Amino acid sequence: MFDPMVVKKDFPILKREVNGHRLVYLDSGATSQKPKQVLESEREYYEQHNANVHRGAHTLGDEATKLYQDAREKVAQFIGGRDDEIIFVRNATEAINLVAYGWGLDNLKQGDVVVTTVMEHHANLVPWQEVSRRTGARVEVVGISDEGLVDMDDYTQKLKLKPKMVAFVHVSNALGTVNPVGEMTKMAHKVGALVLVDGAQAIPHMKVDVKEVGCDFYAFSGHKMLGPMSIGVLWGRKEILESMSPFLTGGGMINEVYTDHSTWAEVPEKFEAGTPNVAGAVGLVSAIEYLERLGMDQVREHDKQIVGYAIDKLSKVRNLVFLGPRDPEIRSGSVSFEYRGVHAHDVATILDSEGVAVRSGHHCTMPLHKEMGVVASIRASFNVYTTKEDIDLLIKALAKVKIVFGK
Ligand code: C6P
Repeated sequence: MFDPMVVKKDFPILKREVNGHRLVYLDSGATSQKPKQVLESEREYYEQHNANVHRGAHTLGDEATKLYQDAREKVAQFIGGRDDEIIFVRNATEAINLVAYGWGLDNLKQGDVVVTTVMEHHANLVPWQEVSRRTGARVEVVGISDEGLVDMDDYTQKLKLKPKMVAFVHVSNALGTVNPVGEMTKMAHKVGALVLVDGAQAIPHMKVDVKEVGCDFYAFSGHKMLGPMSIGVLWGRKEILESMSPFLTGGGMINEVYTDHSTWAEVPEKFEAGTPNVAGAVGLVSAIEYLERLGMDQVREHDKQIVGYAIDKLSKVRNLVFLGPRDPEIRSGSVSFEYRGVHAHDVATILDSEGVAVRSGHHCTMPLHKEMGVVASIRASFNVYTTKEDIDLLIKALAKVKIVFGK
């Protein structure tokens, strides 16, 4: 197992002080911090290779094009896909919108059903609502159990509606729940649905093989997996991608353009209109290499240890109510809780005064919070640089809430 204390040293920002305290960054679910290797690779790209990706135009153009293509291959190898199935986008949100609009507008019609779950991030709910509104389809939402797992009985019932698309999250950003995505995919395929998995919170913490999951689309962001912001990935099955309309149109994604119509480039270029984020793709490669050096099995092992330690320690703090499952085997990346009698934003403000960064609010999961009857929660979220000492400092900072509010 790697030592997170050693890993921490690679992250320049973690040497910072905030409000007179060492920064304890427990908001990695919102965005992870970046190791110096990622920062250096982006800098090196801009200092040595920066050009637009026009193969054959000039040397720098060729180098940038090659780096961009190499990045596609690296991502493909990391998730078990093919490089011509990797579409670079800005983030998971854009990846899901690409499918919702690119596939949904052509394939959904009046009366069709899209199934999703109440634990979805808004990114995997709102695009389906919008496309359904335009096509006459409807979104059916699967509920959760008291423990914060997908209600599989409800899922089975909703699949009887013969949905055309089933879209669900791999790891919930608010509950930490790791969903049985392989099993859920098989069940959805049996009724003829396509399956999109939102992997934004899974990919930073565990080995993901899209072929093993068996889904048709897998979406994630680079910035939560130690990579730069504004680079994300949609993986899709080649034959489905080929049948889809482009989501964005313009330069870079065409084959031929006439004044009255145009034809499209091959997949994946068909879905990458405009100048791409080459530096972001280069940084993403560096992030993947960093994770691979640690070993994804070890990354998940560390994740389970930190989640388990956090749950154990936080259970001893009075007035906390946990959200989501307590078993680290089916939980990843974060621990969310309510502080009875104190608003989540007040708790977060007090923690910040002690140098501890957490997220408070509904974490872009309003329907989930409504379903649970929780107005706002506090979320501590982790990555490979999170140490047990960080959790101890969170616990120590929580003691200040008791002093301020007397609760
Ligand atoms: N969740 C969080 O603090 P983007 O913003 O496109 O990179 O990722 C969207 C997204 C999609 N699905 C899940 C499960 C997510 O957690 C997120 C982003 C962040 O929880 C920011 S709201």
